[in-house]
Amino acid sequence: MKFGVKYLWKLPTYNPALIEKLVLRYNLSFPIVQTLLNRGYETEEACEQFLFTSLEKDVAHPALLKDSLKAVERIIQAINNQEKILIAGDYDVDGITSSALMMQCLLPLGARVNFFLPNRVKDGYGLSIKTIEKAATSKYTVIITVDNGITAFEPARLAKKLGIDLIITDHHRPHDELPEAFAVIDPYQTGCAYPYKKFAGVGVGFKIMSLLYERLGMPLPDKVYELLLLGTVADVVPLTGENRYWVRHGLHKINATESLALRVLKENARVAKPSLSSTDIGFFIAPQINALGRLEDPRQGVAFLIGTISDETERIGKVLGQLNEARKGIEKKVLTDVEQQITEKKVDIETDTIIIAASQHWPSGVIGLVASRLVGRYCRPVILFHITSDGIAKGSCRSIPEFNMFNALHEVRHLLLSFGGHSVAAGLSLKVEHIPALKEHLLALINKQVKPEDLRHKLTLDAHLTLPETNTKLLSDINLLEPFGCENPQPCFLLERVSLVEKPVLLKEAHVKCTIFADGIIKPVIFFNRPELMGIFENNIHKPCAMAVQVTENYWRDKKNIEFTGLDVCI
Ligand SMILES: [Mn+2]
Repeated sequence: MKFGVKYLWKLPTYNPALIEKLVLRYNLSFPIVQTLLNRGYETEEACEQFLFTSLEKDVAHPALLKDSLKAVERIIQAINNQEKILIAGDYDVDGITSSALMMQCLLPLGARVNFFLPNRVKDGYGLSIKTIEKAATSKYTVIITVDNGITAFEPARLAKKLGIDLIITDHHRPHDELPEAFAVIDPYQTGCAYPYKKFAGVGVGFKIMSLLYERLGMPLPDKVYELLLLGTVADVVPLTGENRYWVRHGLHKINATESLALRVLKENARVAKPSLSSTDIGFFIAPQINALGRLEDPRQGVAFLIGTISDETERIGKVLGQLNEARKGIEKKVLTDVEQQITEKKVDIETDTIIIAASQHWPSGVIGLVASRLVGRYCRPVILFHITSDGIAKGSCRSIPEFNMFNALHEVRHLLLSFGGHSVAAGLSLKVEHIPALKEHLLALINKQVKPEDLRHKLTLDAHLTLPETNTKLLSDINLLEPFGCENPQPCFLLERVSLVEKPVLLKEAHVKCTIFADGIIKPVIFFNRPELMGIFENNIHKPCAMAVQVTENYWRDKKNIEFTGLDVCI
């Protein structure tokens, strides 16, 4: 442990004998082997399993998913009988890509298929009674949910009553009971034999379509790998195991042949790099698709993603770019509002181990994003509510890894109208007057389960690094650990005894750029959004310090440079 300016540093452990053995075995740089060991890949087999993904090792057969064969047989029957099939998706990137994937797979088979995505404000999350009623009136006989449905108890009952076969495909945690549907495919349900669980909604839909195409003896349309990639990265599911395989595969495909949609989104975000990484998708591409569902109707997103008409794709693409800019502005406004409440002590961060705030003016589409930012800033669970005109509070929660929000909401379910999600991100609704009771109950749970150090920002350092080791070989070895994301972050290295050679520079009043020196080498480091470091550096010039950094490639006028992105300093 080391105390950095912002984080508590968890230092890497060091096993020279084992590192040396693996360095020789794989011809990898020292820091990269140390990273692998620190992440639990401690044997040759484990390293190999992680570094070299393969279809045989990483991908299991879709028939292992409980109910998948039953669902696929029913879909084939519907196609053969020309029954109407409705895909019921969701308004985020996972829900949009899942719906697009289903359309992309079912249309070429001659299915009479259409899709419905709820409007976040008008319809709310998930399959509703209204959707089932409308589907029945329009003579749909099969409904397939994607990325939702595992808690659609009432709609499932109604579908059954109206003679509609409901096939639920979802990746959210089931409650104690399952909805009474024709088929339920969710790797987390009890009795599901599928070895890998951590798919996004689009991953579950993809497996069902793989099984369908296998039954029909046909190869899947190429486009599905792009959709699977986008949904998986955007939904922030772990990029390990089978997800890691498909994200690698998808990146390879999109970087070999760029689709119309991705070209437009890249232009919007001014991404100048020749190929996209998972991080680029998470930061620059997915937020544009998400902006649609946050602020407007998500339905255009499906047409955009699978579109083949250049003018139309460009038109929607422009809208996406503009909406995303608008989203950034609104997000900033909500964040400022909450910060104001904190300054005015309406939310007391000295005493409260959870931040709960509500307003009629905050759009439900952006409160989840702001909640994430607040967790990043204050390191404790956060719930933000949008209050509707009829006195209902609709909330988004984000939590720290040490506090399982889904379980907590389950414990206070007597206060709630609805809830669902995962341990670190969940949604809920309740009557406004119940917010104080909710807060009291959650505070009691948090104070019981969470230790004071859980409320401190932590940074796990993967390996020691020296400036002479920071070369192109290291960079190419780092790439072997790609794609980065949830549960496989970009490596964070420990630089020891480096000193600043000159005064740091503050860029755009937020980012700190400095030049460091050690072992006869000079390198630039940039700390994003850490203006408070200016004073600390200015008072400690020439004094050796430790830095936690990531190694990045920087493209400037078509030239590639190796740089450091600083995460924290310890003086
Ligand atoms: Mn999802």
